[in-house]
Amino acid sequence: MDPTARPAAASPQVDAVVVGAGFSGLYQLHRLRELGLRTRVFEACDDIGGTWYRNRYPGARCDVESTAYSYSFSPELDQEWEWSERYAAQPEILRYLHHVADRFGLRRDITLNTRVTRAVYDEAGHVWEVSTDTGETVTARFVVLASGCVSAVNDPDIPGLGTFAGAVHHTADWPAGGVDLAGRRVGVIGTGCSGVQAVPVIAAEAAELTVFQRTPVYALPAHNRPLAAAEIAEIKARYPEFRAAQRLSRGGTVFAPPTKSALEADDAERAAAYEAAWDSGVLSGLLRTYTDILVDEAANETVAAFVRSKIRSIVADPATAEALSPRTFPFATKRPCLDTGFYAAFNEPHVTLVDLARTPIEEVTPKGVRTAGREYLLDVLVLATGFDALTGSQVAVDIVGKGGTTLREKWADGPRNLLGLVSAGFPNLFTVIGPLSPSVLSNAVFSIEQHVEWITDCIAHLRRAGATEIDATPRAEDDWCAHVADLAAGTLYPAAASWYMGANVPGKPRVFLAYTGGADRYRAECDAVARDGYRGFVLS
Ligand code: NA7
Repeated sequence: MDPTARPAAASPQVDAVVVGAGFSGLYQLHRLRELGLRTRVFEACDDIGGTWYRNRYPGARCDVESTAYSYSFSPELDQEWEWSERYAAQPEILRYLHHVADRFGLRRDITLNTRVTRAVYDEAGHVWEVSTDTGETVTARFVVLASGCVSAVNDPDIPGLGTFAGAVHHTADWPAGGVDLAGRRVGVIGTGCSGVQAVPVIAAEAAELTVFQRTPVYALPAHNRPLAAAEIAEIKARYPEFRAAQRLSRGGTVFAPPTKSALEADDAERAAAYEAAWDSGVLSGLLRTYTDILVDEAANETVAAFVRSKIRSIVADPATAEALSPRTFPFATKRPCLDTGFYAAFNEPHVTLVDLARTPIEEVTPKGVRTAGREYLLDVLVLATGFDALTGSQVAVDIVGKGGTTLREKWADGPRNLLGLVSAGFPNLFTVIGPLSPSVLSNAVFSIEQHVEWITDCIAHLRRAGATEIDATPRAEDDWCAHVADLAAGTLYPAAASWYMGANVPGKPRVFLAYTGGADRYRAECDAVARDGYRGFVLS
């Protein structure tokens, strides 16, 4: 026997553990199974669906067209599933995920009601020991964190919140049976995309609605509508061609890229372009009008001013319109919202906007919310306060890598990894659409597929090569982190105190959390790394 040979890697109980059974986890399970891997998926909720299971708030709806926000891996699935609306609502997306789970026989490897709490790497055996809150422990060669980029809930630290006598519901943890809001006095804290979607739907039901807004957003009309049979037939006929174009696209939706600066166009040309984008009902429509909306302040301000003029044209009361008008950050440096009736809701006599920039919340009382101005009496309080995005779901698990270092410790000053996929010192642990990848700046399902396929190919490569471990090198990781930061610094994104920057969670380090170079460039880089024998990684 060769005395210098390493001891053989240990035999784990399963080949892979996948954390989470949403869009990412379901597809990852499917692909690993195709590879012949014994895989277990753990899901904390009592059903599959991830983000689309938990975000059941009134009005929850996708802001990417459903025909694009869906799996592309199965042409048969594309043909057999029928979306009823341009932008599917949460129940329909959840039905789709159930259909996928049934069609591909995924459920038998998914354990529900089980949260992964800890994962410890065995350096000698090249296996992860994964523990759950049900007391189960399983060893696995690979772990895939498919736990979502907007899944760890941001519970606001508002004094007195626990004293409120009525019901409190977070939009991302909405009761499965719904909440009866008819005839109730409802308060909504938060006007991000969730609040913006919920407000008009709650307004239609509640006796009184008070919206507590800390920062106004740019909300664009969805122009949502049912899909007609002829339109569905046409989409299906060109699905293969669309999916091929989507794979090469910048963000998972297909469009002709702009060619001109906003500042080269005259006022009339710009106005016409912005009106057309507004009427298109596409989230990124305004961004696609000119080349420099996200990199040049003056160009950006032309769009921002256009949206403010739209708000003034919809909201009857000038003071309310002004309070709803974003002025403190450039357009799209916080995620714009796609809405149906948000601004118009403030024309209803029973809907009140409270501008927290003028009168901040002082406390929640047993009866309602007291601001610096007055006390608002409420029966139900809705927290639309968002997420500890991108990193929250990963550091929620106690992950212990090489040398006993925890991921939480390593990421204390911000996430560090290579290609958004593997963090050095945490071998065989992959992340799907986590930080430092295009993730939230792209169509999530499209990026999920790209990540899952890369991870699956990587695992297949390791097995072919007889390797039992892959880790990122610290040097390659440093280069990637610097590259992502440089790209972001060349845009206007860092100008906003957004959840993209980690700014919405007190104490979270301010680091731009996504790759801004485009999903096409990112995919090319991931593919090149693999082609070069996993450049920047060490295989052993
Ligand atoms: P967001 O976009 O993070 O929005 C959260 C909102 O809640 C936003 O208006 C916040 O104001 C507000 N907020 C947060 N904490 C507080 C406190 N303590 N007091 C008052 N207001 C507060 O989350 P969403 O769920 O709407 O959307 C997240 C993404 O999920 C969405 O973009 C889609 O991609 C899916 P702030 O702006 O921080 O001043």
